[in-house]
Amino acid sequence: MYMRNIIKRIALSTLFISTCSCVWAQWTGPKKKPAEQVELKYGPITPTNRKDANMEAFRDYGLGQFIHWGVYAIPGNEWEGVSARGGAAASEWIRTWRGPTAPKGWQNIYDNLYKQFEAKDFDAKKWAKQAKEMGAKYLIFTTKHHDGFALWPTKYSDYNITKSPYKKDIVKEVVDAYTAEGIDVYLYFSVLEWNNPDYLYAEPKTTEENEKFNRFLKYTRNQLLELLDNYPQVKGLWFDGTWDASWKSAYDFTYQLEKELRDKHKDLVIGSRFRNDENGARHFDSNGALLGDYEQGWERKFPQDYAWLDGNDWDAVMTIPPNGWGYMKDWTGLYTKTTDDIIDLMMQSVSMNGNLVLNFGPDGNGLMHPGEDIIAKELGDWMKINGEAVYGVRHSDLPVSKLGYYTQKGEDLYLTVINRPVNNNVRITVPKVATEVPVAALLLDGLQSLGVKHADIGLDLDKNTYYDITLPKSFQSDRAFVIKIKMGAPNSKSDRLMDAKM
Ligand code: JFZ
Repeated sequence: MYMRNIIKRIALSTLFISTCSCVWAQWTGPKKKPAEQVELKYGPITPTNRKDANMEAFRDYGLGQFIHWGVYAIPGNEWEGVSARGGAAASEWIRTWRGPTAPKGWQNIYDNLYKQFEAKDFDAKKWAKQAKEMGAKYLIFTTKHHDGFALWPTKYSDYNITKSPYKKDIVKEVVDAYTAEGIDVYLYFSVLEWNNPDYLYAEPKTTEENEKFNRFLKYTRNQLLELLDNYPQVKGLWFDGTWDASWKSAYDFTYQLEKELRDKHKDLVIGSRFRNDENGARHFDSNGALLGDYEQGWERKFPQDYAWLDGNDWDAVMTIPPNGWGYMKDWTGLYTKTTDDIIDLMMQSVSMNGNLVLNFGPDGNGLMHPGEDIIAKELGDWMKINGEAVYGVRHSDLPVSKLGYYTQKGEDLYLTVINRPVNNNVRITVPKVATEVPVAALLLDGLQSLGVKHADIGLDLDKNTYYDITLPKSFQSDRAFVIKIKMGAPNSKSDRLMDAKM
């Protein structure tokens, strides 16, 4: 519902009508498998839960960085002192600014902004270093957003970086700098292009429309192959703007293209937002099977329960302001997420086997927003102490804790404490049948050992037993903190209390 409202808002704020008849419930709530399986030609190409190195790395990332950069960074959600808030759906959508506040001839102004794209402070190495310090393990970078402006010197469109005063290949600089820091790169690519005359929103019907859209499809294929040729180090492609009826009707083309991209680039990771099946089902095909290598629908929203994921890989992409992915100069009057919020959302994701991808929107000169710099630093400081609870961990099957989030790596269980108990007693609930129970505990901050005591509190008909860890009163923290708990065989069989006879 929430999502539908977002899409509706986006659709209303533009003249273009993006229709979407997707089965929303499948990717914003618990999975619903259809009662009957239908015959499909355009289902998944890759198996779910791929075991190759790229997908294993994806499962271990924990934290990623998203960067939205393009000519929309120049206005930064305002123009000549007038805010685009309320007039455009988001800062990177500012080209669609409509209504009473929109500057005269705005689209034309926007389409000429590339002539001012100097990026004079841009330093990819500095970005990569900051990302590394923050603890990000992968980057998703916008090569081309909905405005169609390509940040690489594409042979297939003139609307690209070589025509700007900056001239040089930004995608290459970013891919090289992040790769050098050991951060994997995924390329964001919008299929939808607002100012391409060959792009269509509706399904092509006439011969002329078919010719146009086929040209557009060919162009899209060329650009994608070009990206893989130019930047062979990349691990994945992150698609966007694939919701229009035109693209949805091209399911045979997109199926062949996905195969071609995968054949060309070994173990390429592609999320579920690239293509649909022949019935228009997106993210999941008409039989409920995941289309792509991981769920790509968790955008500014979260699964409420681990079971909703049905074992699929996923990540959540997240803005610091409520919405707005491109640079937004003015953050006043908006709730911007705090480092604590982000730690909470990250641990929520990781505890359910997902990654959190935090978005940055640098300004037109290539500098991060000052608020982003602060969060990167604070998050990095936290990750240096607590990162082992985030990287390479998996969901724990223990009953959900009210105190925070569990993650697990082999015999090491991590509890990220968000809600510290007032009596300092951290109680771990363990099923009585468990073969592994807490045997030792350590605070990651300060590496202080903590005592673990078995506490059978004797509740009737209780399937669980309890292990108590005492936090020293002297330990103070104004952020979430992590207790690392060693799991092992129980010291002695727990007392089997008799259930009441009634
Ligand atoms: C898209 C873009 O329109 C936006 O500008 C940004 O790049 C973001 C990362 O992706 O926006 C979407 C796409 C999908 C949903 C919401 C916003 N969704 O599935 O809820």
